[in-house]
Amino acid sequence: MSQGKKIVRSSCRGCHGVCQVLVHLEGDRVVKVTGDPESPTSRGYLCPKGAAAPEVLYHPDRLTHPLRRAGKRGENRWSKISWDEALHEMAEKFVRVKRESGPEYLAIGQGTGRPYIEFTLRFAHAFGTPNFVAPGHVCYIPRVQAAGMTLGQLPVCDIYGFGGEAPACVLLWGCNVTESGSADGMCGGMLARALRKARRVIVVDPRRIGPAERADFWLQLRPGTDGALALAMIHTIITEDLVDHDFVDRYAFGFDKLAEHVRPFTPKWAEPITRIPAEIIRGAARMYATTKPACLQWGNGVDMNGCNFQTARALLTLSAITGNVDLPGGDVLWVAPTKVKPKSLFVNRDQGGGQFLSPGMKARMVTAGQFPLADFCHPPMFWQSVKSGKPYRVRAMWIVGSNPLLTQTQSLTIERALREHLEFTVVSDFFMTPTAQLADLVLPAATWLEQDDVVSLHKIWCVLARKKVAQIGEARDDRDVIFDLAHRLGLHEAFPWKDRKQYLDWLLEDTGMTFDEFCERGILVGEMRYHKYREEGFHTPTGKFELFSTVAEHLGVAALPVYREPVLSPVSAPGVAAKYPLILIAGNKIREFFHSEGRQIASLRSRNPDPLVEIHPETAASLGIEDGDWVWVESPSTRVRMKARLFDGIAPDVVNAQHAWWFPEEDPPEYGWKRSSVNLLFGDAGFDPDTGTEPLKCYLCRVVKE
Ligand SMILES: Nc1nc2c(c(=O)[nH]1)N[C@H]1C(S)=C(S)[C@@H](COP(=O)(O)OP(=O)(O)OC[C@H]3O[C@@H](n4cnc5c(=O)[nH]c(N)nc54)[C@H](O)[C@@H]3O)O[C@H]1N2
Ligand SMILES: Nc1nc2c(c(=O)[nH]1)N[C@H]1C(S)=C(S)[C@@H](COP(=O)(O)OP(=O)(O)OC[C@H]3O[C@@H](n4cnc5c(=O)[nH]c(N)nc54)[C@H](O)[C@@H]3O)O[C@H]1N2
Ligand code: SF4
Ligand SMILES: [Mo]
Repeated sequence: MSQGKKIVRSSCRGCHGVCQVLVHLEGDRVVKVTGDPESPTSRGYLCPKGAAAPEVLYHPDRLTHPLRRAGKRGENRWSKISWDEALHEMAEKFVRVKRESGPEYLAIGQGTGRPYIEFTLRFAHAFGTPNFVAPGHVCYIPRVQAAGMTLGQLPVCDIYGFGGEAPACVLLWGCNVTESGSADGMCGGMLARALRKARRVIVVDPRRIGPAERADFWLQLRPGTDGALALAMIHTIITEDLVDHDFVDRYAFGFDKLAEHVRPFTPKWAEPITRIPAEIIRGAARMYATTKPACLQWGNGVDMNGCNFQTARALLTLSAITGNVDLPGGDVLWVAPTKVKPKSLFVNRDQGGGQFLSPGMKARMVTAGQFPLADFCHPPMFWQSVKSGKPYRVRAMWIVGSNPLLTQTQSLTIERALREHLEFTVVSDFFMTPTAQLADLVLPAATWLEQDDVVSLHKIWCVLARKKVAQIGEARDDRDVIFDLAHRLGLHEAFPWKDRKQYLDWLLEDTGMTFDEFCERGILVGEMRYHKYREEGFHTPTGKFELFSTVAEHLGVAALPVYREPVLSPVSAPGVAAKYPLILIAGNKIREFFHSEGRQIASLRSRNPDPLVEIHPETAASLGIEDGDWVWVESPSTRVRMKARLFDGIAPDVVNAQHAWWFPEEDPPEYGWKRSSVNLLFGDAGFDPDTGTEPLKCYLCRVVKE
């Protein structure tokens, strides 16, 4: 038997993925993953999740065979079945639901951006169901939509220096990737490098994150008031005439209206809302407007409040009026490698008309008409509809790579819906989870070390190669499973390739490389061009950067950015705040875990064994709480048990509680998930009226010692 050592170049997918890595093999066994120092996307960076990939791969609790429920739901009795039986059963059930009730009676669920996403929505479209349940409304999609309407494409922070310039100023707004590892195609290691090189750094975060310690300005705003801060910065830049008139006059639409609109939003107006002194707001606005090029690196801090689309529009406005759009070192519109075919979520690229669902499909969605910008099913209302049967009750669901009991709100409603109301649920996962425990069929999914892939998801100008180096049990790539099922259902038009191997070759065919040759190369980079709007304009109805959004106006959404107070805050709900005086941030991303993942991985869990809540030392002292004490975090809905971690980088009336905790070492079917999952604290109101987002980063609670 050969025990030869070998190194295979690949790209990690322990999170959204961006880091290129070296996979070290001894014989067939993966023994180590290290960062690839030659990678242009990550330059050798590797976070603990990437390093733990072999531990995930070989973990004894991995699902290795399709399982069919043998007892009652949640009894944890399963029988192993073959893939053929599993797919046969799915095809049979899905066809029956479609025939008897209609395609919308099947819902497709997924989690965050993972390899499967290129086929989950495509499958839903092809099957004909608009009921697609995903976390996009709290994550990223509001920014994508705001950018799509405002300038046609999501801009990204130009940290790679293809244009010969690095950002001189980085505006880091509600984003913590230097600590968590990476998000949305931005590598934390690369961002840390850009922050070190930048002359100026401005951090907007209620917590003193790493980069805040060295920042020129750390704006410790009250959670959920980002929109007010951004409006006051726009006000300052316009009234002090720090505007890039050339850009605004020639390439922007609606500047006069904007100037008129922001007149009342003075720094003095914003001061009591945000708790940032007016003079500091002015100072930060001046620094941002006068240090060129500047880029905006933003994150979930912008998304998880009741005003996210509007706040995202205000931040894009800041970039435009200071002339930082699509210039080297600024906020750029990426150029993908032209020869690799783009992956499409749609059966036909034009089908969506720029939206995720066509208007006809949208109208049939079970949560249709609730929010003007909700392109997917609104998850909390979706689960309510399964429980209530109104306006109709979806009958079957396939959840691919998501753990909604932990990562969504309305957890108890979800539990009931899965246990009592759905007729047939399939869950695809690496491990058994509290959600999978309530399924009828559980399918074992392949991790990134078990996948061949042409990786082109996130918004950077390259595609990466990923090479399959292992096979655990009968685990399969989700996309192979979708392929197989789609073919059984006769959905050949949407899945015209024989199999995924043929699909990968098709993606690459214009490059002249086979998949294996591409793997040797590892990366293909697009040819970056800047200032594209000078020739092409922006892809908006006016062809300009729409400071005033004609699309938003058409949809009945405020066309110039507005600020809305969080629904449950000391300002909007003083009565509730009298009993629940602390502002709750329901978690930032944890370095060792990916949402609910990783709790069974010893090397990761040992670094963060318990669910933590950050609390200011003075507040803790006033409550008789010491570092490491167990406490209850309580909201008007319920309470969860967490361990106090004293942190003076958070305001005395703000706490930050880690999300998505369960305990794989405890007994199934619950694995203790009802004890410490912070999402149990959320009620069923307070949604953003445009996008339906839940206020995950600005709620109210109190903390008491256990
Ligand atoms: N309170 C609070 N709630 C939040 C957040 C927060 O910050 N605070 N963040 C929100 C955000 S931004 C998001 S995107 C969502 C994320 O929500 P989810 O995506 O549901 O989160 P995960 O816990 O990562 O669930 C993924 C499950 O899929 C499995 N899995 C991982 N990769 C694959 C794969 O490739 N295939 C398959 N079949 N299974 C896989 C994992 O083992 C895990 O059980 O959570 C949201 N919920
Ligand atoms: N290790 C690890 N990496 C991940 C993930 C993970 O679970 N673990 N999840 C991935 C996913 S799906 C996503 S979406 C990304 C998200 O990555 P990020 O965008 O970095 O998201 P968070 O860490 O949730 O929050 C970012 C920052 O927002 C701050 N914040 C909280 N409330 C507010 C507020 O009201 N305003 C402002 N301005 N800031 C606020 C928090 O203190 C935190 O520092 O990370 C991805 N990467
Ligand atoms: S940041 Fe993400 S892609 Fe990079 S090593 Fe960590 S898990 Fe892998
Ligand atoms: Mo996310």
